[in-house]
Amino acid sequence: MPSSLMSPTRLALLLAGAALLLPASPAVAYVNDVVPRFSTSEPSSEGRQGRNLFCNVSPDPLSAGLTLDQLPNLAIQGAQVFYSKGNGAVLTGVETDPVEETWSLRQEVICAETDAPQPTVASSNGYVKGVQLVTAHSPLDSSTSKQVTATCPAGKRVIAGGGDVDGTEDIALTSLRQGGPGGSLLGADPPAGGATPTYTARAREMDATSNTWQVEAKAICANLDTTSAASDYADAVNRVTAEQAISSSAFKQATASCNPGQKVIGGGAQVLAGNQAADGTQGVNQSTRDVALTRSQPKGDSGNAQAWVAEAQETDPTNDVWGLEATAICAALDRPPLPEGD
Ligand SMILES: [Ca+2]
Ligand SMILES: [Ca+2]
Ligand SMILES: [Ca+2]
Ligand SMILES: [Ca+2]
Repeated sequence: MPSSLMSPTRLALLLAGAALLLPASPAVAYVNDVVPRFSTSEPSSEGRQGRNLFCNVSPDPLSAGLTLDQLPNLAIQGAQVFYSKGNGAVLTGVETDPVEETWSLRQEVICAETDAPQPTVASSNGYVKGVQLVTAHSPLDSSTSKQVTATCPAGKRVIAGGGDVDGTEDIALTSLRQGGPGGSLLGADPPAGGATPTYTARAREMDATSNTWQVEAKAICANLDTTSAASDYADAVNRVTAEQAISSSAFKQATASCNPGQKVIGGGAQVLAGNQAADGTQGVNQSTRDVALTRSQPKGDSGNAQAWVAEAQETDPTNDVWGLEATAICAALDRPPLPEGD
């Protein structure tokens, strides 16, 4: 029936009925104040070293990063965001074969406020908007160690990032970090202020191989520095975690996918413990040393990603059992600021 033939009362009743079927509007919760935090651990020769790094002023982690000293047989086992017992990141490195030297972790977590009020255009400086995924690849060869840097377009900076190794079982990730090549991977390299426009992934042959391989870096970039009237703000953040069950398969992949309509603005991954401590808890400190992360990154090549994907593998064959967890931090990326004057 054409609406022109419908009485105003009938139309109002139909609209009221339709409104009851609509889901409640999500609370306004924009993303603001992206703040990276860094810390470096005391050197040790423990075979497995794990640290937590907490967010503080900006309370919610978007991305977890970790750089290990450049020694053979050190690999990343966990670079995962968490939201319990304080928000932050768990960052873990492991000796895939015994290492005599002491070594340390440079830990990184990129934090943000994820329940900020809707900005006006004039107050939108600092809000996450214009989110965009950038990918970079290293050469495909058999170098022992290599790194690659993904660079955001002019005017955008990194809010999260990750990496992937494309190669055989002898390769593992050794650094996932914001910042460019050059400078020390440990210590003084962190930027003095906010997020950088670059994200770097590094990988290494754990055992020497003549196979060719490649490392990839992905940066999730956003406009954090200017005001904008565009309707491309991040809002309605939620988190999705996917887990691969404990077993001794040589390779595992876990993919955490955002709900329909949402896109990835962050994430992380970690190898899960395979055996239990005496008190029955299943802490990561009981995990095998023969497993390393080979992938923790947004899934996709350009535009925006809808999932965070993790991969891990046994660097040497082992009967130890282990699991794998990926977390995606998701948001709507189509929200407007309030127009001027409101
Ligand atoms: Ca050692
Ligand atoms: Ca080689
Ligand atoms: Ca080995
Ligand atoms: Ca196995």
